[in-house]
Amino acid sequence: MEILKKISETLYDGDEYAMPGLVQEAIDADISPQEVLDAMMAGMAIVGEEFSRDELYIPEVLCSCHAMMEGSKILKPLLTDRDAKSLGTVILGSVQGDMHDIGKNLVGMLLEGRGLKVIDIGIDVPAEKFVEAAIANKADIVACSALLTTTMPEVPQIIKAFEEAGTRDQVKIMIGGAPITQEFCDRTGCDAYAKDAGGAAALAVKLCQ
Ligand code: B1M
Repeated sequence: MEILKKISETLYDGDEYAMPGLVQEAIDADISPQEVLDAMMAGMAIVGEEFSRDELYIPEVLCSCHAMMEGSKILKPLLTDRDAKSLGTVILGSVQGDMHDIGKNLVGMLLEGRGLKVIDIGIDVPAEKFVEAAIANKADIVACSALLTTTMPEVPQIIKAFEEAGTRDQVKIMIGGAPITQEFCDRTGCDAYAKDAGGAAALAVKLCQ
């Protein structure tokens, strides 16, 4: 569809001002919010490929991030059900050393959409802060996002911090992010792994039942 192609291209171009209008146009044309989100992600996938080949630089990548955030603002109310009763509480954050937050934010949006209360504790979150937030909010799930191979080792540190606090059995620890795999999840003693935001939401609901 022409409008979805335009959304992918505008994401790639990093035009944060054009993005909300295009997203609204797609929604008004009865295209589902998920399809619009997929089109934005397709644009971001190209950004990622060119970033890894040094064909795009950080400021250009950041423009695409801003375009993603502006588009997501239009989609958020359509992907979340404000009247839903809370199924459980989730502490969500990007692990220490990791500044990536777009995937985390999408995960948060879709978790809220499935009726979970999400407490987003941000990026670059030390292991102890996950523990403190989980205890303070009586969380059911701790959801950790890691986008870098260099920040993956933070995951076992988070498990260790919960064990040391004596609260490991009180929460389910869920992980995700581009370099994370099911094998890594099993090896590090986490409870669940999801490949994408939709999978994370479905899994979180299951974990709370
Ligand atoms: Co970064 N970066 N980055 N970056 N960046 C990657 C991740 C990289 C793959 C790019 C590349 O080289 N191809 C690469 C990592 C390589 C590796 O580790 N193997 C990389 C690098 C190297 C770096 C820097 C080191 C670059 C540098 O400075 N030299 C640096 C590190 C900064 C830091 O964190 N300390 C850096 C910086 C940045 C920017 C600041 C420029 C920017 C982030 C801005 C921001 O987030 N606000 C950025 C971006 C945008 C990217 C790419 C291009 C896009 C990431 C993204 O937002 N994707 C990325 C390349 C890529 O992924 N193709 C890249 C869209 C998003 C919706 O997808 O985050 O994967 P994603 O989330 C998905 C799933 O992974 C999953 O669901 C989401 C939606 O379906 N998911 C979960 C995520 N969290 C989950 C949690 C769950 C479950 C599922 O449960 C809890």
